[in-house]
Amino acid sequence: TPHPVPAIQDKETPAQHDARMAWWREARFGMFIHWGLYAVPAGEWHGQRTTHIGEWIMNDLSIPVADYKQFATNFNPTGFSAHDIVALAKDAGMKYIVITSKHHDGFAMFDSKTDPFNIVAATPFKKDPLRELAEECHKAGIRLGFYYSQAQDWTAPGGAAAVRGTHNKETGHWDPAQDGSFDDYLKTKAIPQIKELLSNYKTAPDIIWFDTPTSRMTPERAAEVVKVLNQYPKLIWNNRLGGGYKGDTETPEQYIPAQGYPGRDWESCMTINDTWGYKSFDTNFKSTETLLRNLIDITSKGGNYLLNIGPDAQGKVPEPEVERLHAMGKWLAVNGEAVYGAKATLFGAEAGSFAPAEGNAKPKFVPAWEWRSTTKANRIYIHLFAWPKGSFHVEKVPRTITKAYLLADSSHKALKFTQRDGVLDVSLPEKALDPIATVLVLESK
Ligand code: FUL
Repeated sequence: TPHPVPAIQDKETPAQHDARMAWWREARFGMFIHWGLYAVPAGEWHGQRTTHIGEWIMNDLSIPVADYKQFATNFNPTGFSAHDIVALAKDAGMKYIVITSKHHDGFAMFDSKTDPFNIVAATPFKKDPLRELAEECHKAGIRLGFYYSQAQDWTAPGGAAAVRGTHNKETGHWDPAQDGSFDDYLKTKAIPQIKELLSNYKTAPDIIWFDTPTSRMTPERAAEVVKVLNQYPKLIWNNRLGGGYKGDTETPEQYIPAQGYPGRDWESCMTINDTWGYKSFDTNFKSTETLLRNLIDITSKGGNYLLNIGPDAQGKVPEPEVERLHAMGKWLAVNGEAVYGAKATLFGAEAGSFAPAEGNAKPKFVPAWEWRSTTKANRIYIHLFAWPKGSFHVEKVPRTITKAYLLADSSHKALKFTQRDGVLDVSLPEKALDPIATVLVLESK
């Protein structure tokens, strides 16, 4: 069905589309930042701990609007440094940042003239962190995107949606202050704030990252947003606007699609522990090994990895998150060639198998973690997770290989190999050069 207002994606030629997406496809690795007022309760309110993700605390514990708004009087993140966060992203080898400008709680993390429930007007901090971030990103050559919850806003009348919990079954509301018209909310808050985000700063953001396209986001309502987006011909936006608009990117959340999305750009967004927004008691951090293998796995399927960090109420990034990002950056400094701008594996479906599922559940894909492959121009990269004894053996190599070497060996010393009928055997040194992933390069003419 044609859209009520055609989006940029409907009108551009394939070549124009490729040009608009070029930097994003090259980037492969980005930083997601969930930071907002929910960092103040940090998962806990009146002695009650949420078992859900931190940024959902207002909904999960049914916190009344007035009580939630009170958190703003204590929000003074003097430890926030846009410079340090951008330096961290850069050091980690991330090429773009997407930060929550307003999450479902309705609190704007920027200087909004539309609504006073924002970090400049309602807190002792009084500064606009997004402005500082925009400036630092610009200086550092890091692309910047704004996450914006357009279809769900728990503190604006008409904005709250019935998507979770035991609240009023029809409206999803837990406070009469949430009653109101969704159209009014869209017209007087969401759309004006999206306009602000696109025009407030020296340069427009590179990405708008929409979220939770509830059924209230009809084609006609979404079209009003699209009219605004269409004024920014370089803008990239995701598939979560609603109203049937597909946007530019698929957004698998907390998983890696086994076959990627052939023919579509996609980005797996994932947490570094078990929450997006900061929770003081969530210490279930993934290992650097898991995070790096996720990045490699995603790249081998042609996608991007948007890895989340959750700064606290002081604006500080938790130390275990900083450590892991630095470690990833160290690996990328040596092996980045096999990731940035790299394309999906030439070997077809990834190694692994579907585990039988119980009852009606979908069979779960269990990846085999021996190796993954990416490719670029005349090179095939084999990311070896488990180090083979003696030699690496692989069948159906789709190219005639002329040289094999390890990326982490700075002299690129040629390794002995044989190739017969597409079956390749490469002699390897005794030990892996990297305990997490050693990249074997297979060059062809
Ligand atoms: C979800 C949201 O509801 C979560 O809070 C988080 O922002 C995640 C990335 O998207 O749909």
